[in-house]
Amino acid sequence: MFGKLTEKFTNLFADLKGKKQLTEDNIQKAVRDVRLALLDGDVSYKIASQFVSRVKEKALGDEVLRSVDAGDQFVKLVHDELTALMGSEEVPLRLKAGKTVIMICGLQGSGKTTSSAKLAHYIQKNFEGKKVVLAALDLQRPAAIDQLETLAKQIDVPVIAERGSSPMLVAKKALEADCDVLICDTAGRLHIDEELMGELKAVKEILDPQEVLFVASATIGQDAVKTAAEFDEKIGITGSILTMLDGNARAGAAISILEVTKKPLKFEGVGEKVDAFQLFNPKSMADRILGFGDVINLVKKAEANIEKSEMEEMEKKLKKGSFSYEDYLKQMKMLSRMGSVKGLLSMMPGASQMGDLEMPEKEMGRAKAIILSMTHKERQGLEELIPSRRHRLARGSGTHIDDVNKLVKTFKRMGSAMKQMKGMKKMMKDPQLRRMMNA
Ligand SMILES: Nc1nc2c(ncn2[C@@H]2O[C@H](COP(=O)(O)OP(=O)(O)OP(=O)(O)O)[C@@H](O)[C@H]2O)c(=O)[nH]1
Ligand SMILES: [Mg+2]
Repeated sequence: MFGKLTEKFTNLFADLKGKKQLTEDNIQKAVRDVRLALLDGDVSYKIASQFVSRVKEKALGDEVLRSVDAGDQFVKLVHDELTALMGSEEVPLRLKAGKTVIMICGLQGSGKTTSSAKLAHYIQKNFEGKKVVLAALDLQRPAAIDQLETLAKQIDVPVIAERGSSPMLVAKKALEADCDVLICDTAGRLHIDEELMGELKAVKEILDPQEVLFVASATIGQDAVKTAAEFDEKIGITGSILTMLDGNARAGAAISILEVTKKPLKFEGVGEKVDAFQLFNPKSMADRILGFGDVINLVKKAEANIEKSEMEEMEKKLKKGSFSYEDYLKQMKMLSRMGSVKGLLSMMPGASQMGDLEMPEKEMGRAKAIILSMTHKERQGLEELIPSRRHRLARGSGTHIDDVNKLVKTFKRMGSAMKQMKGMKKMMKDPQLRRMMNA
């Protein structure tokens, strides 16, 4: 997920492995490496420096247990500091007894409209019986209302909208809606655009919302943090939502947004689908940044969605080493039930070391078509996919030979990823890892 940053941390921790004690000498390089890794993840110089001085102080201080492996302790210190910087605990959403009004704001294209719908869906799932209504206060972009309506339809939530009106008028109308929670999507804007910021302020005054959530895209790192601070100063925010964590994310925003705005990071968006959304969990984010893989989230999700028998059957196959294209097809279907494949794979422990395992929706569709074009023997892996066969598969599935080659390559990598998944249960029992995760 965080690519290079995670890789740097992984290498750094490997370097420390086996060191018995933390000394001024051996942590010198480690501390420097942490600072560089943070800067590389687009964390500001100031925050990175404060971070490493706290780690260093603790590493050399009395809190360190002399009997425990020094490398492990250093990892734990970095993990703890990261977790603390991001807020330590999840911040659950609280709904008022009467009507809760939530206003969503942020830069253009940061994911506001998608997050509005995701949040509506989250409330449907987690607050049974609460009626949610969405309001389209983005009248800047002609297609904005359609986009919100399309998303709302998927989750069966009504939308208050009025073409050709003003955000203020729609806000007033939306307040009259019969519901428990009103979520208002607004137009994207730049903080330097005084007029639009003024309008947003006016909308906020009308809505008098309990929550003003700033939506930040994780792809822009530190810039997202600066903008959050500016929105907070001008409009006043109560928290933020970090989006695009499934893509080419930088850790900068996650790590510093709380420190800079003093407002908690409440939710995270991990894909384009409406259910690719969850409470922001500082501990699990620290895991992901450091490359432990988001074991906790993955396990929770997997448990909820995979029927046990399917899992056992798959495990048996893996043990026998007979994972076939047929199984791969099944696996893809399971994974799409569990949410985005990209999101899931990036959560696996060590995924950062396995290279690019991402598989966007479209590509998955092509992969399924190719497997469906295979003969029975090919699907079972009983026949080598030689070039002439690959060309036939491309023709048969209406795809390109490159797609077939890519599928074969991914299939092989998938095999090793699945082995990791199998090892997960064992890992959860690993006392050292548990200590790190529970501490
Ligand atoms: N991969 C990924 N894509 C996302 C996520 N959130 C939003 N998107 C996509 O990002 C694009 C922009 O999202 P929108 O929700 O339209 O963003 P917006 O802030 O409302 O944009 P404007 O209204 O134009 O300012 C869309 O294609 C979304 O599907 C996310 O968490 N992950
Ligand atoms: Mg929008």
